[in-house]
This record gives sequence, C-alpha cells and structure tokens, in this order.
Amino acid sequence: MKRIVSLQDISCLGKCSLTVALPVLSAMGVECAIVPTAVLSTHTMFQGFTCRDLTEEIGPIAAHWQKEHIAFDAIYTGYLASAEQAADICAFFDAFKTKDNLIVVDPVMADNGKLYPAFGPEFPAEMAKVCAKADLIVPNLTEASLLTGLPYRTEQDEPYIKEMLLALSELGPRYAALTGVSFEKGRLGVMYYDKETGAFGSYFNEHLPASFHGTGDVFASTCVGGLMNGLSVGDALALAADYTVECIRLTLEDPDANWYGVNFEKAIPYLVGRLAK
Ligand code: PXL
Repeated sequence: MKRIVSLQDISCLGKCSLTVALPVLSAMGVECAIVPTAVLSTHTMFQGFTCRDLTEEIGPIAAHWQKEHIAFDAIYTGYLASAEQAADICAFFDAFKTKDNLIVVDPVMADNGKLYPAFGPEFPAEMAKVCAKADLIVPNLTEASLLTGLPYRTEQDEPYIKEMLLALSELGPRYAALTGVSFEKGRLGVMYYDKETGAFGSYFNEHLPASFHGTGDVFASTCVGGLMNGLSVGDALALAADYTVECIRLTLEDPDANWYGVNFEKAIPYLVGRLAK
C-alpha cells in the first residue's frame, strides 16, 4: 500500500483540509499519515473561529519519524497556520524528499480575488517558497495571481491561463495545474503544464451553479490519491475534477445540506467505482 503524509490543519468542524483528505485517501486505498499544522474550531469562513498554531510540533514529529526510518510515497500540503510556518514545511520537505517520491502543494490561501482572513500580505511570498520545492502545485486563479504577481482576471482566455501556468512553473515545480478555469459558459475545469515536456493539457466538466467551501481540498486530495493509484497527472486531475463535481451535485440535491461544506461522503462510492474501472 502506498503511504503518504499530509500537512494541513484540522478544522474540527467544517469539512475541509484533513477531515476531507483522510477519508478520501483512505477510500482510495492510500495510507495517510498526518502532520496537523493547526487546530481550529471551524474553518475560517465561520465567524469567531479559534486557532492553535502547531508549528512547534512539526520539527519533533519529523525527527521522531526520521529515527524510525519512515518514508513516504508523497508529501501533500494544504492550509498552513502562518507565514512563519512555511520555513518548517520546507525543512520537512528537505527531511523526507527522495528521488522517487512526489511533493504536491495546494497553496491554500485565497479565493475569489481575496486572501483568506487569517493571512497577511506577507503570506504569498512565503507560500511561493513552499511551491518552489514541489513537483506539482494546484492553485486556484486567485492563489496563482498572488504567487506570480500576474493580475487576477475573472474574464479568462487561453493565452492568459498559459501565461499564468508558465509563470507558476518558473517558481520551481515540474507540473503546475490551475483550477477553476473556464473558457466557455457552463464548462469549468483544470488546465496544466508540464515544464519537462513543454506540454499543456486541460480537462473540463459541467459548471454547476454553486460554489462550496472545501472543494479545493476534495480536488487536491483526490488528485494525490489518483497519482498514488498510478494515474498520470492529467488523468489524476480529471478524476479529481469529476469527483468534485459529483460532490457538488449531491450537495445541491440534498435539501438538508450544510452551507459550510460538500457532501463528499455520499460521493465516495462514485470515487471508489471510478478507481475500480
Ligand atoms: O478549504 C481550505 C481551508 C482549509 N483550512 C482552513 C480554511 C480553509 C479555507 O478557508 O479556513 C482552516
């Protein structure tokens, strides 16, 4: 069985980050160790959330695992507690990167043109240093704009997205993938670039008329799980897009759905079925 480690927060309620990554990766047959970057009462779209920064635990956890000669097939990072924590994440990469494993960074920090409330203007530059060490990064357009300094535009076309992907790959990673790409009304998806081959690729699906919190984490976790199941980057991104759409569809169909996250649990049979094919 493949074993990965995911470094992101535990939002005790709210269906995002580790409470999404763990069940999704388990369903995909991947062992997922964790390093919680922070413990929050809820994700930060709730008012009045509490947050305990766990930066001080990262070094000791890594040191213990090194003593135990633990290795990982992938290292997957998401929401970080603070700009200062980025250096500890980079040190963790340095401790556990091998020539064969994969670092996947979801530079969670912003959406819809705005930084998340917990972060200050210094945060994107620190996240760019984390991205520099990755093999694959999966930002949304807002995050990509903050990482590259290119303007954030809601009107998209292919030259703009390609320029963004090239700028992202210059940060360091071999693969850059942009989520939330749309060139056509009613279609939404992902476009990606492989710096080593110079190839671009894309995958689009139905654009459902809603957006929910935590879908970025659903997408990134599924992508990592797909890669660990032997899928190519393009196929893993397409599977992640399809599962995310299925989660949104089931949430929209549920009159009792929560506002704060998607019904990803109900879509797990779909995900497992896709992998069995
Ligand atoms: O879904 C991304 C995410 C993860 N963790 C926390 C968040 C968010 C997005 O706002 O607040 C704590």
